[in-house]
Amino acid sequence: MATLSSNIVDPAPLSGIEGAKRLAAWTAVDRHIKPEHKIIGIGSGSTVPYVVERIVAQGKEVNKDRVFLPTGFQSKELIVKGGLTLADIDQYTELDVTIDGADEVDPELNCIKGGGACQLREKVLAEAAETFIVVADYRKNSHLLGTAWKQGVPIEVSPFAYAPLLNALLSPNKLGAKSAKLRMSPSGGKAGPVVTDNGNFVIDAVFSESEYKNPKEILVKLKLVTGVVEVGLFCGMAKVAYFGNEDGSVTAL
Ligand code: ABF
Repeated sequence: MATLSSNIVDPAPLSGIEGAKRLAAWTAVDRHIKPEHKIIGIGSGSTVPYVVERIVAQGKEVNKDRVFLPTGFQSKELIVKGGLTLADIDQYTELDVTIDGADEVDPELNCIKGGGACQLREKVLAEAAETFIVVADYRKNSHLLGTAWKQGVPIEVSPFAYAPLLNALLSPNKLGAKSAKLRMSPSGGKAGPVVTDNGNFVIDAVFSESEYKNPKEILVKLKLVTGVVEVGLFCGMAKVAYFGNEDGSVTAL
C-alpha cells in the first residue's frame, strides 16, 4: 500500500467523501487512460461519474476515436451525457481498460461488488479488459471483507431458483451463510424484489469472518450452485485500487 500525494489541481475542489471519490477517480484516469486506449469500460456507482468527468476533460480530440462500454443503465447515461461514443460488448470483446467502483476491497485486492446490483455486467467488463482498475473512497479500504460492507455478498440469481437458493444458503449443512436475504426495492410502499439489468434477482449473503479470509473459496462454492448467475466477489481481477482520502492524498493498493 502506498500513499500518493496528489498533484491534481482541482479548480473547484469538493470536500469530504465526494472530494475523496473524485480524487481516486481522477488519479485512476490520469494514470491509466492514455491516448492509445480506445476501448474503455465504465463501471457503476457514485464514484464513476468522476471517472467520466475526467475522461471528458481529456478533450474531444482524443475521445473521438474511443468507444465506451457501460456496465448498466447509469453508466450508459453517463457516457451519452458526456458526449462519448457508446458501444456494446457484442461489438468489442476486448477492452483496454475498465474502471469501476467497489463496496469493499481487501489487501489482496479482493473486492465485494454489487451493492448497485450490476455485478454480472461489471465482472464481464472487468474480465474482458486488459487492465481493471478500482476507484473508491477510503471507507472501502478494508483489512478483511465483511468488516466495512456488512450487507453481505451480492449474489445475482435466476428468479426461478431464488427460494431453494435462499434455503441452501441458510442451511448449515449446505452453503452455511450467517444470513441471507432477497434484496427488495423500496418502491412506494409496495416493495418487490430488485430486478437486475439482466432480469434476475439479488440475494445478499453474509459469511463468517473465517470464510471472508478466503473469499475465493466462497466464490467457487457459490458459482457451482445451480441458479447462481454471478457472485459479487472479484478475486484476482484488479491491477490496482485507488482510495481517495479526505486530506487530499490517495492510497494506492
Ligand atoms: C459499483 O458501485 C458496485 O459494484 C458497487 O456496488 C458500487 C460502489 O459504488 P460507490 O462508488 O457508490 O461506492 O461499482
